[in-house]
Amino acid sequence: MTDQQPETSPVATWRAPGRVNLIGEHTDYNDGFTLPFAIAASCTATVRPGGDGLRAGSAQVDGEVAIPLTGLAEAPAVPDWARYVLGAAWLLRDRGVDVPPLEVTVDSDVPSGAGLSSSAAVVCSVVTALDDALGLGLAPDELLALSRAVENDVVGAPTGGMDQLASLRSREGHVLFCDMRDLAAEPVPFDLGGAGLALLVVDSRAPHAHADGEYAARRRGCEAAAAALGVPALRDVVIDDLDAALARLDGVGAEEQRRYTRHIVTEDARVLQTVELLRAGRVREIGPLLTQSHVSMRDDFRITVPEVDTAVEVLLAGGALGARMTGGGFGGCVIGLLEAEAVESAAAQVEEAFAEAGFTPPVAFTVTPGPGAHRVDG
Ligand code: GAF
Repeated sequence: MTDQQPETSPVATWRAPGRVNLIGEHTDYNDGFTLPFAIAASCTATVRPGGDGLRAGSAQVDGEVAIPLTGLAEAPAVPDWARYVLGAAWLLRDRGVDVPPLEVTVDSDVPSGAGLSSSAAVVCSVVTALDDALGLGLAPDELLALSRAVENDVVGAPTGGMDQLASLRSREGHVLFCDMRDLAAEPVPFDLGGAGLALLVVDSRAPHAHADGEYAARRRGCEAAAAALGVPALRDVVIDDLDAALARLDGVGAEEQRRYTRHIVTEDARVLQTVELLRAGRVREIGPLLTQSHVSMRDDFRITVPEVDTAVEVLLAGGALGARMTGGGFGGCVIGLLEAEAVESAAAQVEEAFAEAGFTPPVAFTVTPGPGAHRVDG
């Protein structure tokens, strides 16, 4: 995408969603499998060429950020929210695209810090709106690469790419079966209503203490385990070889490398099993896999906190078919697969348990799979 001369069109507005990950956590940066879907909560970005320099505005933040029309290296210190909003324009300029002066404004209702990909919603709405407004005609893999680069290179968060893939490519009524090695994304039907089921999201509202550092530490630990095993990534350890791999790490890797390996290898296998069940229309049977995923995140990967463990326990005790934390962890949201008619009582039970434990009151809502990024007309 170098040396392109964009044709400037007046204004473009695009909407990109947040996501729930049904299963497959922290597998993305291990070249593994994930199964996210877009939710209704989303970010709308409007790109207006004109003015001088690059300007960012957000309906959720007071004040505008304005910087000269320069590359990343010359950019003055700007807050993270504006890096998410202006990062794609910076990167395009760095790559030789003649980005004109422009203003980008965003408005999002994806709760931030809840593990629902609020940042990917911002970035993907901006990238698709920029592509449209500047007439760049970027291919799907270029849109994805640019969105990932904003988070990894401009903001500096070492995330694995699932969130941007989900936000760009999700399809209504489907989960997105993502192979994060070759970035293939296949929509798989996910008909909750047809099965008489609902997916309840409980936002634990637990403070995200040390989430960034812990996330990066998990990534480093997984990469160290793969190196110790002599494979490119933990995805290359198949489930039938797990015991042998753990034995090889015994006495070599730190104890945590064995736990991380067990989580990633079993989680990849659970994603594949979940996909098989969904392809066969056996939605009700995925519950135990969701719960096993939670146990693995709690005991092996150790990324849960008391609030999310409590929500999972209460949902399961109340009859949920399965429940797990979703997203990067250290707080955030839990999902519960429930009989449709059990949603209200389940939410009330979690609220009661949180009050008894002295936790911040949770926020509960149901979700269904929505569309990925799309243009907003008018
Ligand atoms: C966060 C990251 F951004 C994703 O890349 C992924 O690793 C996820 O945590 C955990 O599955 O959302």
